Amino acid sequence: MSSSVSVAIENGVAVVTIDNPPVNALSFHVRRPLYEALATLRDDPSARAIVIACAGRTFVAGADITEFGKPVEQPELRAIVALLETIAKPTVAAIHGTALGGGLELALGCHFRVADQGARLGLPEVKLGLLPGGGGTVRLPRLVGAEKALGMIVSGAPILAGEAKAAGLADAVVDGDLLAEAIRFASETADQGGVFIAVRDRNDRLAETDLAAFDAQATDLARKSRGLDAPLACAEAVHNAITLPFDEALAAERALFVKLVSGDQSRAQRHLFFAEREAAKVPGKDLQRRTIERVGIIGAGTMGGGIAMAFANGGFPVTLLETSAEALQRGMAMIEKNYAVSVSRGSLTEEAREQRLGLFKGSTDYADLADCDLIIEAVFEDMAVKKEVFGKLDAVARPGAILATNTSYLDVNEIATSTARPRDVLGTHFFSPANVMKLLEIVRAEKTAPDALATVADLARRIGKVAVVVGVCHGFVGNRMLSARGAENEFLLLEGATPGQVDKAFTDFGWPMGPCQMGDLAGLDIGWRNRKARGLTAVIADTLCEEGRFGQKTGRGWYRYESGSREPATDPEVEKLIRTKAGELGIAQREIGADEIIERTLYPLINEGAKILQEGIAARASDIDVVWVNGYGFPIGKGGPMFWAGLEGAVRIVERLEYWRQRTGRGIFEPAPVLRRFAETGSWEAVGGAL
Ligand code: 3H9
Repeated sequence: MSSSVSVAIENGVAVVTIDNPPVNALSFHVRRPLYEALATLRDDPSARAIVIACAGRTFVAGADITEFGKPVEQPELRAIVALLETIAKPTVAAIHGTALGGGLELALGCHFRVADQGARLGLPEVKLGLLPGGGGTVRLPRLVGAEKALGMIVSGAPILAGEAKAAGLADAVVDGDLLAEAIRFASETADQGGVFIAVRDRNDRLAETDLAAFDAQATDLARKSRGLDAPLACAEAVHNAITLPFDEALAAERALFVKLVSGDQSRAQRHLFFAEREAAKVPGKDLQRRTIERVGIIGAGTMGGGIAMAFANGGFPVTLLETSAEALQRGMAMIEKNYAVSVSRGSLTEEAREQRLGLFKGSTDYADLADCDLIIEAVFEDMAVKKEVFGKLDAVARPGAILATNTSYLDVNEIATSTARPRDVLGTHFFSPANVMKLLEIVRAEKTAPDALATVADLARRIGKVAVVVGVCHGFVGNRMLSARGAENEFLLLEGATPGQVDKAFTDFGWPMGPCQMGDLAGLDIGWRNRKARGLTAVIADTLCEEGRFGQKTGRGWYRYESGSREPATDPEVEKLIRTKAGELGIAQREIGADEIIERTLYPLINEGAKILQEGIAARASDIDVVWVNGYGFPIGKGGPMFWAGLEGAVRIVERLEYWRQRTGRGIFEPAPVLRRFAETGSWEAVGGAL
């Protein structure tokens, strides 16, 4: 007995309860008493059956992730599962909340699984750059079949109890008192008697596998793995489960797990797991939150509509405001179309679509925002326009309502001055499409009240966003660093790289697309307008825009697009334009390698991140990683720019920045003091701002 594991025997059924808040992870201090309790009960004649249950909000949600990378303390999870499989009396896992990773593997060591109807069961290790290392890849296929198991393990997505029952993973689903039902199930099963077969010895489902179909599915998944090792290892392990004897497949799974857990990709993904949770913590845990029941959105364009959908998807009634009935109708039509697409793809039920659309109330009158608790403006990105909107809001919003601007660049402090209540003003920078993208930068202005900030941070979680609090500066964390990443783009092209070469260097690095492809997707006119407003020029990009080449929407940008296609094709006209401009500027062209492209784009990106830390625009280096992975597609296997800087070597980054500084004379390469200190100490230091 320990405080983490207790045993009670009732009417011959032993209930082993794990109690390790918050998520009952299988930490060492759980594993040892659990092992001891099971070893004792195995030989205890007063126990006819054993139920494993958990206290608190969930069944075991996995191995203790904080223990990875440290020496393994015995007994390991595998030993516990192996012990379970030597028990002749019926063993039952009583699952509520989530049975994830090592938690599900523990349950797979039992003869039976009884699940609460709201429970979710899955093997999400792949999201941590791992594969299930406690026998999950060899036991799950024995219950649900190899193809279903492959899908679950490679996606990491859990399934609901009902689906688990249909698939053969759960033996019973309970609507009511889970523990009482699990005990009854165990007792009746013991009464029936007979031989209870361990999952390891159930081979019928595996024998049905169509290996060719399985391999085709695995190949398809491998294609989508984008340079990540874990999905491939998952597929290999399930393949082993089909083709090798149980113990050999188990040993092979272990070898793959050991390799992955010590690799950079898993370290990076574990870093991101904790970074996202850290970023969600804003000071004032005990502050009274403001009540948010209705949300107002001003502007039903692409951003406003997407933001409105994000809130409706989270169950919030939304008042959507536009300047005219026509604009409102256009906006609502777009929202309806987006939901219809989701229904046609099968990701939304017809009922859910209707329920969500029922949450919308359209209006063209600011007075209708009076009953909103949070109002977000998503109007044209122009200071005068934003200030006018906030002036109007000040007149109609109820006292205590939070007033937010969805600006991507503008000074939120200045916007706040157009109200008499700057404490209620902050920025919510959503990313397009706002109903899909997970990142939300919450901009804390000088006078933003802590409870307003904490309320919005909580709210972000409720609508499924990953939120990061940032300070006020041009472009906040993400877009400011994006400008630094793009600063050398034109020079690289003028000096001889092609758009295709630049983009390939990025996709080879693991980005979903390179900067030229991204520009074409977003619309080159956006940057052009921005540059003009700031008195800046970009010799090639400006010329493209002057020629009406705005990217995908005009069929031509950095690339050519056949009508209706999103596939970029090299455009000799663009390459000629670049050569001509280089000639006019007297720049000699040369071969530019991928390494140079990465150095001249990603090192300044990191350098800008260091400046952001120094200025207190972000509170932690890991917050910057969360922004870049969730908002800009930085490869998760590299952990975000600030984590990757450690992998790449900060000393090298400083040296190369200095080299490029000397060679080009450009300030973008001047290493920031915080970066220099990182190179010396190996840890990022922040001055502590944003929060
Ligand atoms: C594994 O099992 C490997 C095995 O196959 C092989 C082993 C040999 N460990 O997310 P929340 C902390 S790999 C340690 O905010 P929610 C978390 O950091 C594991 N800590 O709650 C946070 O701490 P804090 C496979 C963990 O209700 C607190 O718990 N399993 C772990 O929104 C609350 O977390 C997974 O990958 C852990 N395993 O969501 C599941 N899990 O408060 C990972 C959580 O100090 N976990 N913490 O910031 C989850 O997906 C979610 O936490 C869960 C709850 C859905 C369970």
